[in-house]
Amino acid sequence: MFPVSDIRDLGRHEADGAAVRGWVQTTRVHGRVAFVVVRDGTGIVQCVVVQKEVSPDLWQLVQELTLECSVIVAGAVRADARAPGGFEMSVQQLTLVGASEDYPIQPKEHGVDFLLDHRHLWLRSSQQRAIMRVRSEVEQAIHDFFHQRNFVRIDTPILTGSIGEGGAGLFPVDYFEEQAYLAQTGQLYGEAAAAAFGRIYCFGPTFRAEKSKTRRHLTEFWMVEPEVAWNDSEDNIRLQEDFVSYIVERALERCRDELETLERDIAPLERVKPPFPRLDYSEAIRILQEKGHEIKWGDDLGAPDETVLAEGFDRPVFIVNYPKEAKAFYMKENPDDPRTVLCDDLLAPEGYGEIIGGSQREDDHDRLLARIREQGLPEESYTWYLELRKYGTFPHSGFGLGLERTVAWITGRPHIREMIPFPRMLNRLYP
Ligand code: NSS
Repeated sequence: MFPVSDIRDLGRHEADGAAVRGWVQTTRVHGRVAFVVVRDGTGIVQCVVVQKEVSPDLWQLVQELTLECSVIVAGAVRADARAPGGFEMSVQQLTLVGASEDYPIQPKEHGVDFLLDHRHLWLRSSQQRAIMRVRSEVEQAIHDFFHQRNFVRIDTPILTGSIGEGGAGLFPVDYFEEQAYLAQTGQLYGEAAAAAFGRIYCFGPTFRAEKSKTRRHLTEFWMVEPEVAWNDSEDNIRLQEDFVSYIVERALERCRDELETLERDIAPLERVKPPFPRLDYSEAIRILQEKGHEIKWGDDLGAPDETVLAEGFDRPVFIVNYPKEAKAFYMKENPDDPRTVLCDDLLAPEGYGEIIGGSQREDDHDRLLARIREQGLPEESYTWYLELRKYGTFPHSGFGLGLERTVAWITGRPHIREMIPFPRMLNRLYP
């Protein structure tokens, strides 16, 4: 019996041999020798079958192996720098566990709709695996960053009664006799928890009924949202710089192979260090108008505007203090210019656009109530949120970073639909 090993750990089994369990990636038969490359998620190994060293049944079985069938292969192991994966196995035993006839994804170009329809299989391909590993590392980096800084992780509800970001883009859900919505954000609950713990973050799926098809919008995406008591807008911006720099550094440190598989030029990522430049919203509008964009003071920035603004910088750039009417009801008025709010959007370089939205929160009860009314939001559902301003109100700030947009930027891929294992978009609910 050979000991079972992850492919990654085959180096420990050069003396005793090993069994690996995985999926067949390629097979080549050269006369009396066959080469089978097996993948198990931890690595790949080239398995060599020599006809005269195995039984006729086993040799026959090798001829029948097809793309993505699952197998258990066992034999002697030796390091071989020329072999894909760095190891070669001399096969002595082979079991076909699951056949794979007419695997839909072949080593050729497929259209993206075809690939998305087969997402359950597409995930096995090398580039998609590299992306998911970067995503996983970024998620871990997010937890580590906040854990190191003594934040408490708070899990906020997905079924909510109070609208988080405004009326547009809501997914309504029948909740017995009441109207519920899928959460657009965990922020409002995070604010409540900040009064209990000082520093908190939530990290989970959020939902927006985005009816447009763009490369930057999903209907279900993951967002990490820290909320910090006593932080003003300045502190909030500094936290964002540190946070984004930490995540990028971690990806560079621990995902070299993946970024290489994705052919990501890492030089621009290596420049991501605090401080990041800042542009006042009004200044941004002036720049855009000079460049001939049809935009006026008061408008929100569109994707092409963001791309142009970010072009002038070699690292992420903050746009700060947007007009009130372009932003959510909970943002605090800017005392220096009451037409604007104390907020920031962080734009990633290289055309990736907004990855963070953050702000200082309105902590005055009456002003907050006025904003809720102005925006025509259902006042009754914010009773609890307003109470946070009645019982020990406190200055506080926070932000939300979109995971998929961040991973798209780090991996250098154009579309965020590849950044989540099973994307949800307009017209896509399967697989
Ligand atoms: O709407 S945001 O700008 N801000 C919030 O939701 C606040 N409640 C966050 C906070 O202060 N706690 O969204 C934040 C980020 C945004 O910058 C994007 O990176 C991402 O969430 N985002 C999205 N990613 C993918 N698809 C869609 N539809 C999407 N919408 C926002």
